[in-house]
Amino acid sequence: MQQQSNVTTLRKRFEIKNLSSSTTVKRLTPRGRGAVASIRLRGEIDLADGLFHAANNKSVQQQELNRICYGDWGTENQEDLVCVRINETTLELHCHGGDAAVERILGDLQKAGAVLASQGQYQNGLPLAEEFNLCLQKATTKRTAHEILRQSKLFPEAIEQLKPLTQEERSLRIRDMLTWSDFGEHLIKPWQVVLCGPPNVGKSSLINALVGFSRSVVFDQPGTTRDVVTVQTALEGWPIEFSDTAGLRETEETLEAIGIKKAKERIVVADLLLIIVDAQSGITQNEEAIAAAHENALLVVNKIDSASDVASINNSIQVSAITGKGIDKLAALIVSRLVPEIPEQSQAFPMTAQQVEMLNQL
Ligand SMILES: Nc1nc2c(ncn2[C@@H]2O[C@H](COP(=O)(O)OP(=O)(O)OP(=O)(O)O)[C@@H](O)[C@H]2O)c(=O)[nH]1
Ligand SMILES: [Mg+2]
Repeated sequence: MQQQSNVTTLRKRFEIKNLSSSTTVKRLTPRGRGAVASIRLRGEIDLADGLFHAANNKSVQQQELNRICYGDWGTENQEDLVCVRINETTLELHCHGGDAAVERILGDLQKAGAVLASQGQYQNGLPLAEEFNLCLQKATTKRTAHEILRQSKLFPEAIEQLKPLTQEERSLRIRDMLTWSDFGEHLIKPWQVVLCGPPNVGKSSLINALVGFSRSVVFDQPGTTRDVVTVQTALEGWPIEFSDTAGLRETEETLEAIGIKKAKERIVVADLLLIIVDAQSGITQNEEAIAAAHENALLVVNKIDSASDVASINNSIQVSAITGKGIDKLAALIVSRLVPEIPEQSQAFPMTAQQVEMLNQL
């Protein structure tokens, strides 16, 4: 055992140049959220000896094939992880999903002589199949995962079918595909719905009612929400991020003013803007101006339970965040505003900037 590890150390010292040309290390899981991250070492896998300490005290090559082996990584601040020897030249490491743990392991293996496989290989963008895999991992609902899976087949096929066409036919098809690019993009990035309006009208209460739990602080005082508070959910299987914003009003208070500035910035990028007004007070010129300036705005009259005489406002929906009246209708309206149309099952479309670029270059 001791002898084996000495041999390994010697090989590492003298063959480091050779190893660097043949041994690669690659992060398999995408950056971002994830409980577990996976790394693949290919080539001279005993390069991990000395870094990975198996609980069964065996070296990496002595581990049984396709068997999970528990151990820890490094000499200082040891990190728990598991490894699986896939074959003579492939080892997979599964560690904590955070970036720090992954970077450390990738760094240690590179210091030991491995080359980072993702460098260079992806400099000119990801191969299509890899990109679809990443998109699929970003899907947060079954519905979007299903759409992405379908596109992973349809999109490359559509690209192939474009090749024999005349320039004119090709342009038409491409234009057709590009009309769905916004829809496609939202399969991996939630639609942004921003709630704005005067203070105390019930913006935070409405978000809580829509998502079904208390994310935003609700309080009977104007100026409660000071920052942009976001919450992600899904309506009818579509991923949506709601942003709760500070009530819009003139204020001398610095913190509130910053919140209002941030609210205005968020309003601009909203895919759908919900302008909330109080049933009793109704709409002012300020809300009318905000609605007119946004291309996809919806007026929501809240607190209909407490108003004796509900202000009648054209093109608005009436709800009560407290009693829940109208909330289901509002949710359905939000979906129909964000996703007015769904592409045919056979329609190919791009989902990423790289795919849009690809079509534009054809
Ligand atoms: N009766 C009634 N009260 C409501 C309704 N919605 C909210 N409220 C109350 O109105 C008050 C303000 O609600 P919030 O949700 O904090 O209002 P906001 O618009 O987020 O307020 P700011 O963050 O200060 O801008 C709270 O006391 C809520 O309980 C409703 O539909 N009916
Ligand atoms: Mg609030």
